[in-house]
Amino acid sequence: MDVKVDGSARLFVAVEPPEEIRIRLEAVRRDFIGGRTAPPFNPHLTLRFIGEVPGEKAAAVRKTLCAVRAAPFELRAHGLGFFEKRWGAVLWAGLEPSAALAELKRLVDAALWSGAGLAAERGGFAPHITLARVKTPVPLHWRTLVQNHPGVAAGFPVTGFTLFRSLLAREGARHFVEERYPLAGSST
Ligand code: 3AM
Repeated sequence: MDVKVDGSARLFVAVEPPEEIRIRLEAVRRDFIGGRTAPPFNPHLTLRFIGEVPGEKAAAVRKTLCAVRAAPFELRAHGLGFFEKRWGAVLWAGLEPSAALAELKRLVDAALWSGAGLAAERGGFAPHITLARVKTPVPLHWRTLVQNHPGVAAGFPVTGFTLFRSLLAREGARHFVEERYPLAGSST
């Protein structure tokens, strides 16, 4: 239904936090945006935004990501903050620095280059889990709340990563799982 006739797709690679952390993230998000109708929440930690690629390239991406070999590791959510953008603002939950996460991103980038000819984007990697987006400047209550909110201070295991397809819609992008890739030694 949402797959384009020519097979092209807008793709990104991300880590999905486990259910328990997703629930906590959802609660924090509600503290900021209230109970008003919000776009579906799909908390994820983007490792690599790929963008729109034609069908053959999407197939190469799917295949080459199978070659990524890394062991499961622990991450810890820590802190809240926002990015100020030209079009509005993004509220995020941060992660404690992790060499294993940086290495997983490096391996994903390397696989996408060697197996699909996709060069890594320039610029640094700022690991975060987006909680909400607004199309206005940072709301004043966000500034106050960010200072005082405990956020999600919890560790969680990373046992795999996911290739997502993103479908742009008026109410916000919708994400669909294309494929999940377990890390070596994990059973997911
Ligand atoms: O949800 P997060 O913040 O992890 O911001 C987009 C989103 O990040 C980012 O990719 C994730 C899935 O859409 N993204 C979208 N367009 C992008 C672009 N042109 C982009 N990242 C880099 N360049």
